[in-house]
Amino acid sequence: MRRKTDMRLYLIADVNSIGERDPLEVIVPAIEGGVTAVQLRAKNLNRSQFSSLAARILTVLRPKEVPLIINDDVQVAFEVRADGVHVGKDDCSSTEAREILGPKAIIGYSIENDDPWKSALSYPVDYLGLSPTFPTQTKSGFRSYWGLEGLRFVRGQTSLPLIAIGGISMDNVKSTLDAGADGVAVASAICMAVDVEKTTRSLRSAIEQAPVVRGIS
Ligand code: TZP
Ligand code: MG
Repeated sequence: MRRKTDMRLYLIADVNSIGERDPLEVIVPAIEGGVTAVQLRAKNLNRSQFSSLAARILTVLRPKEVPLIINDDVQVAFEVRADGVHVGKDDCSSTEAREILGPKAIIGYSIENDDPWKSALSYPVDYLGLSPTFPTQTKSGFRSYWGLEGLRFVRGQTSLPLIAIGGISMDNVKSTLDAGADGVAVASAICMAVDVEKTTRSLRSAIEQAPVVRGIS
């Protein structure tokens, strides 16, 4: 059994949002500031570029014991021995991801509120992402968002850890946790911050003040 994984402040290291900077220029200060898990999202890299970048990031995350989750591509996760994969409706199924990565891998699945999502409550996953929780510029194609009401509703349907994804900032992190999220996944607020460490530290301190501390066990 994997030990409890802290997913309270989950950085989505989105290569497009990071822009010209080397992703490690964001990831390193974000770890210093207190992110508890990192997802690598690289929509425009080919598989070999994606794997090389993931392997380089792992050299920084391993000594800090911060898990690396690969977005979309289970083969990359397998190749670099990442801690897990995050998939959605257009990616390989969570069942296949589990078969490939094994029982100890962290597998996350995004549920969208304009799609049928209830079957996902019984997928072999470690957490569900509420996608998007709030309006976001980072990922397009959504017709609606969950909002706090939607989050409260899903909270009442499952004991799986719920991670709020999309539009998370200092303005809503506390209310999001109060509404029942176990963690927040943050892309632009950290990846585009001028002072990454300071921004991350502020988010972490808001999270520390939230009453409930849950994790993936
Ligand atoms: N999945 C749902 S919303 C989103 C992803 C990857 C983007 C989140 O980015 P941001 O910048 O934190 O809104
Ligand atoms: Mg995906």
